[in-house]
Amino acid sequence: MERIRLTTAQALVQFLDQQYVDFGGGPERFVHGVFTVFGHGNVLGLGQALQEAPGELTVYQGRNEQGMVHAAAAFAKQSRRRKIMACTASVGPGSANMLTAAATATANQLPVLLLPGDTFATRQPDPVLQQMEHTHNLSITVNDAFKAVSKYWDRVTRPEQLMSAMLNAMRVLTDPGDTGAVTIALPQDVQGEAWDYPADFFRKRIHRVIPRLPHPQEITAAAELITGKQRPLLICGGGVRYGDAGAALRSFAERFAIPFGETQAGKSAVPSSFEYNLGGIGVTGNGCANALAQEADLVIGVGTRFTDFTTASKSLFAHPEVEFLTLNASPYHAAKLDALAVVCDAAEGLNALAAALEERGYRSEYGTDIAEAKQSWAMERERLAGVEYPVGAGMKEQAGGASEESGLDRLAGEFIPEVAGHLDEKLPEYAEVLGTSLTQTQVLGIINEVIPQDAIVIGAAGSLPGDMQRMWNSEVPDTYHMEYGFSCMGYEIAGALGIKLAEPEREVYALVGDGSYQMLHSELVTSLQENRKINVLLLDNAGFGCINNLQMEQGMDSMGTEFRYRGPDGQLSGDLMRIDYAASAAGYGVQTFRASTVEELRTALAAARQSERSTLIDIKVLPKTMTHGYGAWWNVGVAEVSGLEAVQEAYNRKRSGLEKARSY
Ligand SMILES: Cc1ncc(C[n+]2csc(CCOP(=O)(O)OP(=O)(O)O)c2C)c(N)n1
Ligand SMILES: [Mg+2]
Repeated sequence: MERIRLTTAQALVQFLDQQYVDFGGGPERFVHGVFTVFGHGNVLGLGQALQEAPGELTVYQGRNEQGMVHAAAAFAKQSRRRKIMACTASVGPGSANMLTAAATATANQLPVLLLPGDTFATRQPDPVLQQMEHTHNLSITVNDAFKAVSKYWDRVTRPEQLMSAMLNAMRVLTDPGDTGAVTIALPQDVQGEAWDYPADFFRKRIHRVIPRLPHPQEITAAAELITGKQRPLLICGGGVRYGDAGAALRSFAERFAIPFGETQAGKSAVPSSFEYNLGGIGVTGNGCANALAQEADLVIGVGTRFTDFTTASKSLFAHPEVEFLTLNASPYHAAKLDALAVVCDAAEGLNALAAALEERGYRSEYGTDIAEAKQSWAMERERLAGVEYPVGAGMKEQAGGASEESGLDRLAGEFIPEVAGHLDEKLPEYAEVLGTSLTQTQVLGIINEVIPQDAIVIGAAGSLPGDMQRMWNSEVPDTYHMEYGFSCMGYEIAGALGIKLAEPEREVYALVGDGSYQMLHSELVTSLQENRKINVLLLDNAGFGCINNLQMEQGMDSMGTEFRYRGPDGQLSGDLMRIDYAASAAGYGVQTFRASTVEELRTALAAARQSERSTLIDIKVLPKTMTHGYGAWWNVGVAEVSGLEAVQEAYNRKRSGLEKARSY
């Protein structure tokens, strides 16, 4: 047998360069590049291998290991998990920096290959720089922390272990039912050690991803269950998009007159305007999907994990006789809510079920309810997009006069009734310091109207995902990219880069809060370096807005969630901080704009589109002008005892919420 003498790292690079996947349309290259932040733990091993013989792998320079892994995860998500990137980090802090993004990828079931450097397998120089010493167990390193956030974890302590490690890595990375972050820890000495690898290990390998077919018995049982129901409701989860099942869902809904709600991962599988698409469902869902969810006698989850946001902490599906049916490639997710489970790919399952229902001549009994619910939501969305700060004189004057106060009152009432009182006091101050008259819902309405329909929007954390799941209308498939499995602040901008690498021809817009921008935006520099234009739409409301809402809705006062200077009372209660985000990005070379009026926003959006390089629009928005809940409860950890009456009341609301929710 032919053998090739290579270092472990060289063998790894050669192997990655030969991996292909076939999802039914012929072989396609699987690993497209390697994101790197080099340090002593990887530059002389994996770095050397990538320099000498990278094959067709592009080497990218990340700025922050978390950011680069987010970019890799977003690349995979936008590629519907058919293309991946690898990420290599140095030992110790470089590796540890990948943990948050590894968890994000795994929670969202997105394949990324992580290659953290590790301490010496020989232990000769121990403790090496950045080594953590566990006195009770010298085999534990920082990289063991990845076990908790990976779908597959391995450490290659001898060159020949690479082969079984990588074959297993590929098994998991290409598994539609159980993929996520795969971590292969590489001790820095082993990366450079040579071995005679069998040539066969480096042959072109095509991983055939065969659609998982439902069993006929499952389909019969599912069809019988549906036949007995009048008001079934579908849920379109991420599995519909990953499984390319948008068309199958659409025709299924149409044939049997069954509407569907969208999860964050499922949105944009089917156009928002489709007559059976109710839009976002759950805690961040809209009034239409949530209203029909209350009355559904059967919930059919297609490719959904049924998170607490989708089920409203298991309270949303309130029909006394509601039952659950699931179509999911993962037996684990299919079994949720004690459902009748059909373990299959979404398209295969829907098509088989359609044939069985056709035979039974099934049709739902919604009548005109679907169209009416959709219409009433369309009106509410229009109202939200039209809410304006009370116009009149200059902002200072607005804050003073009695007539303006009633205007503010009304504005507060348009959004979150629970916090209207607080808003009354604070809105004039915010309007003045931020110098803006824009509301968040108004801004979203304009962005949705103005940017190209085939542009991709990305979000992850803060109040924007909720507003977008409710308000965003997407007509072109796969234009809505939301990371809501982990809702990880910092994913947005890094992820936008990953999307742009996956789809260079389309405009990409990262919708990001000021808090999330501050947390992590360094891959913006990588977008300039790679000449991959991304657009950052930064909505600055001077705080962790959604968390401020949460604490105030649950009886607390504002604390630690607004961006205020420390005040004379020793608390974070001083003046609001005004931050010039446009100036921060301009320093990198990003083309920047500022918007605090409708006209400025429209002008900036038009100019950003024309720009050749990455852009950022610093949009000042009034806090609390986001959407609120539409009939969906969320179980949060409220204090059981407190001296504050408002907290006691919140706790009592939680108790009564729990009484109406399913226990499992
Ligand atoms: C990495 C990370 N840390 C903390 C949180 C908890 N968290 C969720 S939203 C949020 C505030 C987000 O603020 P901002 O980005 O300004 O959005 P806004 O709610 O103001 O729209 C925080 C701290 C999180 N989701 N991710
Ligand atoms: Mg904010």
